[in-house]
Amino acid sequence: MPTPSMEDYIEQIYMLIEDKGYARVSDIAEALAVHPSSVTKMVQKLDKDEYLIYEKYRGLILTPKGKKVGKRLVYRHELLEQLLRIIGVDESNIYEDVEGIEHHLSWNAIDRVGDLVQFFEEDEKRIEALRAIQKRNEEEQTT
Ligand SMILES: [Mn+2]
Repeated sequence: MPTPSMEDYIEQIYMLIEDKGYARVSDIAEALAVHPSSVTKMVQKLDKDEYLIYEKYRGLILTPKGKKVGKRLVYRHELLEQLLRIIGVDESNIYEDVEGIEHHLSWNAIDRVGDLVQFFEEDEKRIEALRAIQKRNEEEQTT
C-alpha cells in the first residue's frame, strides 16, 4: 500500500504523463511544490516498489501497476471534487479540501461517494432540493 506521500507523487506523475506524455523530475517538483532532491528520492523509492521505472538520464515511465494505481488516484481526486461541488462547497476551497481528505478514505467509502455523486447527477431535482435546504439554513443563520 502506498503512503499518502507516495500517492501524491503517483497521482501527479500519472497526470503529467497524461497531459504531456512525460514526467520530468523538475515538473514533478513544481507540481508538488517540493525540492527536486525530494522528488529524486521518492522516485527511487517508487522504482523500488515497482510503480515506475526511473533512469536518471532517460526520465521515468509508469509500470502497469503504477498506471493502475495512478488512474485510481486521479479518479478518486476528481470524484471528491465532484462531491464537494455538488454539496455546494466554495470553489476556492475545493482543491485544498480534496488534498486534505483524499488519502484518508477507504476505497469502500470512495465507492459509496461514487453512488452519492451518481444519485445527484441522475436527477437535477435532487440537487435543487439540496440547494433549497441550504438556502433555508442560510436564511435562518442571518435572521
Ligand atoms: Mn490529489
